Amino acid sequence: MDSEALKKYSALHPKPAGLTLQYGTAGFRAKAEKLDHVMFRMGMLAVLRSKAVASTIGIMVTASHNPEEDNGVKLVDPLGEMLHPSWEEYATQLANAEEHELQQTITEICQKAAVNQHKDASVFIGRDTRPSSEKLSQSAIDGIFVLDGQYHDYGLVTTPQLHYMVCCQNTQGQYGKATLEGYYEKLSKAFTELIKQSSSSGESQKHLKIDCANGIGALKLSEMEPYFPKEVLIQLYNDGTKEKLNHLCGADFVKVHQKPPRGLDMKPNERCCSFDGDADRIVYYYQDATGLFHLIDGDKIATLISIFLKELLAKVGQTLKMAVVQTAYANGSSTRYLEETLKVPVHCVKTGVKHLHHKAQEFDIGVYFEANGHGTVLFSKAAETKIRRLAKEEKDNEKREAAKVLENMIDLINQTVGDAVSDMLVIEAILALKGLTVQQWDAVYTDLPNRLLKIQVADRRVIDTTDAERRAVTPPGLQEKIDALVKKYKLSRAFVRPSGTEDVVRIYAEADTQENADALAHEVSLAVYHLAGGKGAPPQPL
Ligand code: NG1
Ligand code: ZN
Repeated sequence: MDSEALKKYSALHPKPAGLTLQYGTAGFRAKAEKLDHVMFRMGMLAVLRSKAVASTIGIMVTASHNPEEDNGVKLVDPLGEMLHPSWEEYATQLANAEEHELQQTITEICQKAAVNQHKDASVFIGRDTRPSSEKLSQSAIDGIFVLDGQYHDYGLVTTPQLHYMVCCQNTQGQYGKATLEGYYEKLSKAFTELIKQSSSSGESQKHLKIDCANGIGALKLSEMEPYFPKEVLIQLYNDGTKEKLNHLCGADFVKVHQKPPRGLDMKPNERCCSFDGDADRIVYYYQDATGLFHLIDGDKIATLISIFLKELLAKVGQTLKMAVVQTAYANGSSTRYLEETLKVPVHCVKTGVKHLHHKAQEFDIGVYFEANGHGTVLFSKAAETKIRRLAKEEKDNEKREAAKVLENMIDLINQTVGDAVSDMLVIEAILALKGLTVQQWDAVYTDLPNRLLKIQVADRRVIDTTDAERRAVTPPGLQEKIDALVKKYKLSRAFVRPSGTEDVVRIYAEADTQENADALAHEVSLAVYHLAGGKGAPPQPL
């Protein structure tokens, strides 16, 4: 390490005095103007991580569904997974070190993580469409440069595309080509193969309206359109040419507010979907003839995919072990349907993609989705090998055809991370193959009415949770209070947890009616306000 160069460059990316940030479930997130030093340092950390694991590491500059003024950064590990937890701690240390401690901190990380500084390093970097992203990614590149790392700048990409590139690179092309063309070709080929076998559906079923949250999804879908078979009729809305990123639109807005995004003209019974700002989440929805809005969230997506995969496995005659992984935010009706009707085991883990991904790796086929629409399907190596062999060698026609469908599903799904583009194509293929309308999909089960709220407290760390965040251990008395409130309503459930991406406590409640879900959520938020040091005026009823 050239300490003069380090001094010179870090002076160009000074840390604002007194600022401390933490590498949370989605990396670092803050107002963009606070992040220059973090980016520079994450460039350096990516180099160290690359040297430690002798693989290419990714850096994605995005704050996903957060407001346009925010930004963020996360590191991507060799197989496209989230950064290893032990390194999250190093990320936090490096981001918060004072200028004069930088060199020492780097040396300490190298010692603790057994980094051989003489090894080569390679980093892939990508960014979303935020106005601040280009400059911030340049700061990360400065960090890569100062520690002598090699880098490839993919420029504007979706978060899942960057994860995909990293995985392709580190598996020597086994997962695909580490280029955008490679990504488009792989997905569109699998999709085309899949829908060839669909005989169903009238013209109207082929249309899909997509709200791109005024983000990167619009750009990348336009790029991908020439690769799509001509049967695909998509219309893009909120493409970022007129309005602000994520403003009154996008998957998070639609999920949280349970209403359509601005800027999408929705006719009755039309199938629509929303991406989030970096295109790693997707939710579907439609408005019925009476004007009622129907949200089809990540739980219903997981259910549709599970139904489809289970049928295929039965056809292929395979007993591969399939499971669904959810978080506490999963609607109670979805869990019940999956366990009791579909008879698929369901596991609940802590919020945060890394927890879901990790759990899903335990099965031959692990379907994981957050209710907010982030999710994917993981196939174990053994399952994949078996399916590919059956698709090629199985003598029984019906079994072989079913195995081919499974094989194309494997290629269409981005197994590195939730991917709105890939998930959308998976869903569109399943609907076409099964001849299902969006209404029929929605009717698989009825969601329990629910409400998600957030409140600010003096220090959200006073809330500690257990049992996959479904029960609060501290502050004293809070869980007892929640238990008593839940008892007042039918089919009810509620929990609270500190957010990992915002300075808030999140409150979730579901019950037999929307009024009851709203009332329960409000009462629980009052309990949090009183027992966990709420800021400002007490929360008002909805
Ligand atoms: P936090 O802020 O920790 O609730 C949110 C989402 C997570 C996950 C992360 C990362 C909800 C309730 N929470 O986390 O599921 O997606 O953002 O983006 O949707
Ligand atoms: Zn996102």
